[in-house]
Amino acid sequence: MKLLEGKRILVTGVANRWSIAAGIARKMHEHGAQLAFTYQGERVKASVEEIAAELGGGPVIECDVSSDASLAAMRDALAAHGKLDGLVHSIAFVDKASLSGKVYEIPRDGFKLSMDVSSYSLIALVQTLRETLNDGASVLAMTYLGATQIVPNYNLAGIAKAALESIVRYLAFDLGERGIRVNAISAGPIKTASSRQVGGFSKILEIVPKVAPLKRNITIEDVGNVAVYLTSALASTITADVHFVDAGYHAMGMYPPDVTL
Ligand code: 0WD
Repeated sequence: MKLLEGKRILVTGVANRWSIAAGIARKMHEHGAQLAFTYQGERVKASVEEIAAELGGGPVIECDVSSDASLAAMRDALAAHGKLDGLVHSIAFVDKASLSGKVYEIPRDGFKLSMDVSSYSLIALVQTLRETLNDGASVLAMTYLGATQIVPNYNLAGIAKAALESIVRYLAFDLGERGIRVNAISAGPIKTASSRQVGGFSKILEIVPKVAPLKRNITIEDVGNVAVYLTSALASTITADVHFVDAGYHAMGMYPPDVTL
């Protein structure tokens, strides 16, 4: 059964085939969605174009979410392709120096940039595309446990995710009158270009399968499956939610006694 037949969805945040957004796009394509993609800059353009070609050949449009002009140009380029039933926000940036060390050492400029790209960008995208989104559309953002719990080294990324999760809830309220749903997926750790910047990330990947109830890490396809569900009519009453896709890790209050780390 295809859950997204006839739906048009804009996927942001594909950098390469290991990106979470690439896993989401692949599963959405399998479920019959027509996809459009944004990419940030020439560095990733060819790789996003290649992935888009594999997944239905939809439009690939440049968009740097920290630039209002770039957002407006993206909206104008997208206009020729019709309206949207879904929007996937899979974007974050935190300077590597703020993904280890002490939170009290984070500089003001780095803080502003991370909050702009990782958190405000969800507001910016919705603001830019609010006339392009159909009533009843779904908006999805990517978050992590470090938003609400201390995950050593996640630091500024966690602070930005806390804001992002709050933005998800307030946007859900604002857009609810149009039947537009806004949710976040809180994914377990997955090796990508972004996550590799987090201090001690390979250790995090070792710990999760020892501690999580399902005793495994998760994949971008696992996230994609849940993104399909949340974007589909099956989830038509779910909004303002943070949905964990982490093999149950978030629910553990203590490591199992037999675990050696
Ligand atoms: O363990 C993980 N990988 C997790 C990631 C666990 C839980 C959540 N997440 C989140 C990330 O915080 C992010 O919000 O998932 C989202 C996607 O991250 P990813 O797939 O792990 O990482 P990556 O493949 O690097 O994609 C993030 C992309 C950027 O990639 P690069 O590698 O080029 O920095 O965000 C995009 C960019 O494509 N991006 C921007 N897009 C538009 N404008 C901007 C920008 N200014 N900055 C970064």
